[in-house]
Amino acid sequence: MPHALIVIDVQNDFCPGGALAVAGGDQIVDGINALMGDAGAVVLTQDWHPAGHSSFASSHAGQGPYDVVEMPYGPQVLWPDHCIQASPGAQFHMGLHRDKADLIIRKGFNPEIDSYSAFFENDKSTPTGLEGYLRTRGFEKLVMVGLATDFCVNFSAVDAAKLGFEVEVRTDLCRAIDLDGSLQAAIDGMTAAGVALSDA
Ligand code: VGL
Ligand code: ZN
Repeated sequence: MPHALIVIDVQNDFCPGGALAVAGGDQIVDGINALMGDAGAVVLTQDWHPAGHSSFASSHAGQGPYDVVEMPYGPQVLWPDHCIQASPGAQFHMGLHRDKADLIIRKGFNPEIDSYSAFFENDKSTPTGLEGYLRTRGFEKLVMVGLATDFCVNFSAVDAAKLGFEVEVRTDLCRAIDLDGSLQAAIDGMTAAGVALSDA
């Protein structure tokens, strides 16, 4: 059985010029496109927040971007407003071959809960449905790429490994936000969860 390629959040707001730009976020697009032909399925994830989402610093009086607040489900980093539903920033990078996608899965649409992972919202219990899709199509191995290494790729890869998928993250086709050591913590966490990290 071939693997499924999971492309995390390659959207304008995470690329240079975007609201939550990740350095070099646009440099991975061609390499990701080149992997699509070898995959048994291509899944794109799309961060998709309603205006006023609870993960936005602008929704919390007295807080700024990158502050951390306590939510009912645990600590949450506050972000600049980004990936607002149907806005240009929420669209995929123009160069990404979105026509090759079997499935586009949107996440972060619940106003009260953020969703870094492609599998579960940040409460760690509300499923997105992606597990069922992949299992019913028979996939056991996943290759993950995209943005950002230390947030949505990290949470998606660790959840997938916990669910029992064999997971490889192509770190050369990811880029990180890297807040206060979050990249190293993500690498350590993914490794501990049994995720294979490779850079080619
Ligand atoms: C992401 C922060 C907020 C990501 C999404 O795609 O890594 N990071 N929303
Ligand atoms: Zn987001």
